Amino acid sequence: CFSTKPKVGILGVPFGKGGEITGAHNGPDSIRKAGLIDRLAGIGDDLEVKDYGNLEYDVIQGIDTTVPNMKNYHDIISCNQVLSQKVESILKEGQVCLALGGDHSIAIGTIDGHVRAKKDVSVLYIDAHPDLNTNKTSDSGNIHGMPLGILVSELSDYWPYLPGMDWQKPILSLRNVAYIGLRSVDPYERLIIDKLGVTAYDMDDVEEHGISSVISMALKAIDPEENRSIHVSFDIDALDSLVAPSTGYPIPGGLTLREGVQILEKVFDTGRLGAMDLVEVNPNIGSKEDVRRTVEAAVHLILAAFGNKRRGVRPKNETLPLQT
Ligand code: EXY
Ligand code: MN
Ligand code: MN
Ligand code: MN
Repeated sequence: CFSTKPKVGILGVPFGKGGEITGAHNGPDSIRKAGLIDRLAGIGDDLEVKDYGNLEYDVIQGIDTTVPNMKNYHDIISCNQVLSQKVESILKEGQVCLALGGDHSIAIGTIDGHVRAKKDVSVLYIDAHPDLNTNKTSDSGNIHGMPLGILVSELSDYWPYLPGMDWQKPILSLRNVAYIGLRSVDPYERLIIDKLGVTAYDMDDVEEHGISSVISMALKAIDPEENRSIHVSFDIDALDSLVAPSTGYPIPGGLTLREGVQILEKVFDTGRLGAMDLVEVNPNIGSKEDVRRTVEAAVHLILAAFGNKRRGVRPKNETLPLQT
């Protein structure tokens, strides 16, 4: 919580085996190389920045982990178990944890660790995709399309026994999840969202209501009493593919960078950001300019989440000129 001096603990998670397209494991270093640490520190004296480096893990030995239609399952469980513990300990040291992915399968560990540390957690999932598949509904078998499917209690009966995942209890309710930016939803994901009335703002809703109301409505829905720790899981493919081309599963017609920044400014203003993931930046995709643009977008989103404002020359509490 930001009521005392905010501290950010940065953890790189160079893991890319949740998706088919190689390169997301280079995300953390590409974002650091754009000067993330100095630029965060540049927000002001109020923010303490600590870089925990990149997560390392050993692949779990000695268990049979063949699960149908879950690619690289063994690596996923090995990485996420260590990741969950690490996120929990960073949060317990009083920092807000910023996890740099990596593909979106790392949200299994980051959200699990967050819930362990803070218990009452609400998730703002900013993504073109809802990532709500199970191994039975997924067409691809790619686990980055399943993290929320794995984490939410409402779907726990739809999974087979998952060996090596006993540490992970389905600890999150879809009532405490809101989506913004959806525009590529699989049929079963749509069924769940509609049947359970999940709070989901697709691009059509952003058009109709404007991003400012969408954020307010989303936060109100998942944190009505304003007392929960907020987890932002930001998939860079939520942004329009012209703004963030260097990602494995780009979809046109997404959020502008300004809309993305506004979401995170509003989250910062709640004072309850507990942890954030910035995932699916893939510097192996596209031209040098594509990569630069994508990484730059990621940095701007992160800066907004940790208190950077776009005030220009107008002092903080001054009302708009010409306002009556
Ligand atoms: N829904 C599709 C699947 O499950 O394979 C696509 C998921 C893409 C996930 C991307 C990165 O967020
Ligand atoms: Mn995703
Ligand atoms: Mn996505
Ligand atoms: Mn609508």
